Amino acid sequence: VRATIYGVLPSNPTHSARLMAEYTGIEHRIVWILPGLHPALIHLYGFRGSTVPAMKLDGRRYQHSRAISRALDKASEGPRLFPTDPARRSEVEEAERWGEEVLQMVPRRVYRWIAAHHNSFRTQLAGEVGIPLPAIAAKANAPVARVMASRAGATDERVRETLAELPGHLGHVGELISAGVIGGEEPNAADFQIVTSVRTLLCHEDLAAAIGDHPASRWARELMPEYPGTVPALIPPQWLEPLRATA
Ligand SMILES: N[C@@H](CCC(=O)N[C@@H](CS)C(=O)NCC(=O)O)C(=O)O
Repeated sequence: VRATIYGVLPSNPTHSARLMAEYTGIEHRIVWILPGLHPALIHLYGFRGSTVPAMKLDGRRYQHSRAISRALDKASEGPRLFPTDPARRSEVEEAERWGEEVLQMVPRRVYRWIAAHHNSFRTQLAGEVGIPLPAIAAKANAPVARVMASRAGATDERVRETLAELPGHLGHVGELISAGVIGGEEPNAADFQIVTSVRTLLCHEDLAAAIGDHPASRWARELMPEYPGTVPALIPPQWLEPLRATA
């Protein structure tokens, strides 16, 4: 095995790394770490930063999805993740940067708010990632969930604002598709960076109802038919109003 990817099951950029490894055909395995404890546990694998995805490839360590896309692109003997034409490449790099710096936080913030506020959802998540006695684990993990929410700035106010900004973000994804930066015959690093964020939002029952028909959502479902896990409708309905208005 050339590459080992370290990630957590609900993490959008973990799936970006996984999809890019699959697409390039680089032989790899995935080490799934317990969500919530991963900022501490990832250090045990020799990484300095506290985020996933992280990757070992040909004996070197990479942490951060944009470092991983470049390393996989260089190592690939098959499909590449960045165009060779310099002008096209800079468009893809800019779209990837936006996907990582702006869009990636949207599902993270919403998800962590739900995990911090709903014991029922923590129980479901504990079951999905294979923690024994999920109902007990969910109660015990409440403080961890609150810390994770605060690390993502997931206050009521900020989550509400983030949801209000979502139509604009989906519009930008639509523009990138229309401009041919993403959504082409051969997916690139920006496709893989962006698709997982849109796709994980569609795992939320209430968000799927509000944004499921958007061109960005249709594209995401096509490129990534499956995303592990479902999130019941737990977002306060009032917070979804801006999404319905633009649907
Ligand atoms: N934006 C970076 C970091 C990704 C990131 O923040 N990952 C989350 C999981 S989705 C994480 O590990 N967070 C740890 C924390 O909040 O301390 C990337 O694309 O690699």
